[in-house]
Amino acid sequence: MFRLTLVTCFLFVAWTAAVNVNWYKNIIVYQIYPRSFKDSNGDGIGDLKGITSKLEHVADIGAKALWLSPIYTSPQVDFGYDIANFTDVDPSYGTLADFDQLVAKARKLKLKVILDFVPNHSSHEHPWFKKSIQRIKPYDQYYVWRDAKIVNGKRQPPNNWLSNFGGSAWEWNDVRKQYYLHQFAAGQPDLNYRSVALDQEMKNVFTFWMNRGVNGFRIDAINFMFEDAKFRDEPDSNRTDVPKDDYDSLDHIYTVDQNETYDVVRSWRKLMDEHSNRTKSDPRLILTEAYTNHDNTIKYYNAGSNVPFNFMFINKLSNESTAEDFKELIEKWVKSVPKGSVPNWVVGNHDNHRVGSRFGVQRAQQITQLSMVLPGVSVVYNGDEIGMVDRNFTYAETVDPAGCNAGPTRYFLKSRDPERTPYQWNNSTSAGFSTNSKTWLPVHPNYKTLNLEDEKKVYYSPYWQFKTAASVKRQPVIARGSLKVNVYDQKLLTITRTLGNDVVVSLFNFADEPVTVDAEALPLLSNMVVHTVTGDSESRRGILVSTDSLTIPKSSGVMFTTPNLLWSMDEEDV
Ligand SMILES: *[C@@H]1O[C@H](CO)[C@@H](O)[C@H](O)[C@H]1NC(C)=O
Ligand SMILES: *[C@@H]1O[C@H](CO)[C@@H](O)[C@H](O)[C@H]1NC(C)=O
Ligand SMILES: *[C@@H]1O[C@H](CO)[C@@H](O)[C@H](O)[C@H]1NC(C)=O
Ligand SMILES: *[C@@H]1O[C@H](CO)[C@@H](O)[C@H](O)[C@H]1NC(C)=O
Ligand SMILES: *[C@@H]1O[C@H](CO)[C@@H](O)[C@H](O)[C@H]1NC(C)=O
Ligand SMILES: *[C@@H]1O[C@H](CO)[C@@H](O)[C@H](O)[C@H]1NC(C)=O
Ligand SMILES: *[C@@H]1O[C@H](CO)[C@@H](O)[C@H](O)[C@H]1NC(C)=O
Ligand SMILES: *[C@@H]1O[C@H](CO)[C@@H](O)[C@H](O)[C@H]1NC(C)=O
Ligand SMILES: CC(=O)N[C@H]1CO[C@H](CO)[C@@H](O)[C@@H]1O
Ligand SMILES: [Ca+2]
Ligand SMILES: [Ca+2]
Repeated sequence: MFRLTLVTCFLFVAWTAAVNVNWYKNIIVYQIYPRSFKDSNGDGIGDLKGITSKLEHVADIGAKALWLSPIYTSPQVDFGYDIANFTDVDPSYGTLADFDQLVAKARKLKLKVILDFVPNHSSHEHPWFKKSIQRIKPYDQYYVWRDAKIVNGKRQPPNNWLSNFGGSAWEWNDVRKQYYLHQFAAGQPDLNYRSVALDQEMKNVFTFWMNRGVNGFRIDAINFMFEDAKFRDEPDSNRTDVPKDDYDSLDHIYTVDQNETYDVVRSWRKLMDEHSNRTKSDPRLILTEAYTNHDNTIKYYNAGSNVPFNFMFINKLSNESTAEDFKELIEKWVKSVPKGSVPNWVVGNHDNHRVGSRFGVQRAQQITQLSMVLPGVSVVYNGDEIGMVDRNFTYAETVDPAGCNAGPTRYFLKSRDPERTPYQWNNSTSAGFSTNSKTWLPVHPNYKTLNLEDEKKVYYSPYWQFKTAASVKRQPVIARGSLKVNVYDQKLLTITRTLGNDVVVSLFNFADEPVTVDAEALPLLSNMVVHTVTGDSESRRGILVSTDSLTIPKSSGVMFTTPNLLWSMDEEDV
């Protein structure tokens, strides 16, 4: 009996040492848009081998996980968000073997690999959809099919629901003689999670990738998974500024945020936890994307999402926001996070204008730095770390279906091409993204001066400001320290983090004029040093706090820390 207890204890220690249940709680997640990151074979399209060749960069800037936008087999109607096989790689990106190599190299660099998971729909070219059209069981129930409504002898869609890309959300199929639902493009039929067989099928997809070493999933557009079971018409949003067939002309009470969504997330959490337990591996990360209200977002935590994306920097705050606006929203979010979970801060992504374009180049650096000094997960989009900005597109150049469908007068309100241009590695052909001078989206013309290689040579470039700010992320003071958010003189946002003798104070000037600070009025200690600056600040890294004259230029920021944190190395377990 005694012997047995000893053995059990030993096993327990070995197990807990191997598994780090908190690995994701204070990290940078770096989103890679595979089509635009790095092209390895000169066809002008980014690919897996290209990504693998550049993983050192992801580790270099301090990220601990990379999230790949979809790499699956796809006719690319919506650039990979229309999937024809959930368990294979699109030939334009490579092969499963290339993916395995990517994972192996990521392991060596201590990077976790997160895949995009697109649950709402498949491509119309998916074999399931073809069988569904033929009414072959159980595939007949895999999609959302409805009979036509006959009005004055004419065939009409079953209800008034609209697609996110404009026009009816229903498409007639002449073989099955029914309409199918597509909340996005017509080539993206919605999957039916009320089918038990489909639900299981999607669970098998998770298992397939977990078995290949994937550490988590970013779940796309999760709040679109279910629609009203009674298929009721949606009410008018009463907006006069949008055409009648525009998605925004309806109030979406029956096609998003349905309660059953949370049950499905809960079942995925369980599936992944069982897998991690069985394989004695770190817990899988679930990140959920839902553009919805605050309460609906927070509910995803309780359903088992580790990172229900917090989009406040995208849809609530702008370059017009005041320090008080930031304080209010940050405090509200932090207070709402359930015990045991951590906040998260999304800086940018492939569906929204770049942070450098939304906030201006200077304030964009304030946003990335904020995401580093606040507790929890910082989610950054590839290129933001070097200050890339949107490229303006003509209608003829536009390839994003959201832009094309909006037509020549409104495309620029909807198109996501501007934020998806190729990564700017250096000043040579196609910014070093491809040896081909013609790339799937044109390179931003500013690449001659704005590129990673050049920024590495300039100490106060966006790259260095990002990298130094990122170096505090893994510190215990950021993970577990107390958090105080204050406003000074109505213009300055101050973030103070304290743990024992470690102190981090970040000052962000959100005004359009310099602010002179009485340093003694702030929680700055006389031995603190400048850690990182953003924008025009002339403070230099390593200099001591000056108690008499501290001026923060407009749209700039300064991070002060206790000296021990200045050159601090990365902490593995915080
Ligand atoms: C997906 O691709 C794999 C590998 O080519 C194949 O074995 C599998 O049957 C495909 N899945 C479906 C549903 O067609
Ligand atoms: C639109 O107007 C109708 C009629 O006045 C009203 O009943 C409805 O609540 C309005 N919808 C929204 C989203 O405000
Ligand atoms: C969804 O759930 C909430 C509480 O969990 C409930 O108040 C609400 O009525 C439900 N909505 C629907 C449409 O069932
Ligand atoms: C996984 O293991 C943990 C720790 O032993 C346990 O608390 C949890 O209930 C397990 N989860 C599942 C889904 O098996
Ligand atoms: C915010 O950005 C917009 C667009 O770049 C610009 O027109 C505006 O002047 C900026 N406002 C402030 C306060 O910087
Ligand atoms: C972008 O281009 C479109 C079409 O050429 C034009 O209407 C729009 O004003 C441009 N926007 C900017 C910010 O240059
Ligand atoms: C291109 O980059 C290289 C390496 O950084 C640099 O030596 C060269 O001057 C740059 N050329 C131009 C035209 O900027
Ligand atoms: C630019 O970067 C690419 C890799 O991204 C590299 O192959 C190429 O040699 C670089 N060009 C120069 C001139 O450094
Ligand atoms: C918010 C959103 O629309 N996200 C994705 C949802 O799915 C569509 C269609 O696949 C994508 O285009 C979006 O990026
Ligand atoms: Ca390629
Ligand atoms: Ca759906």
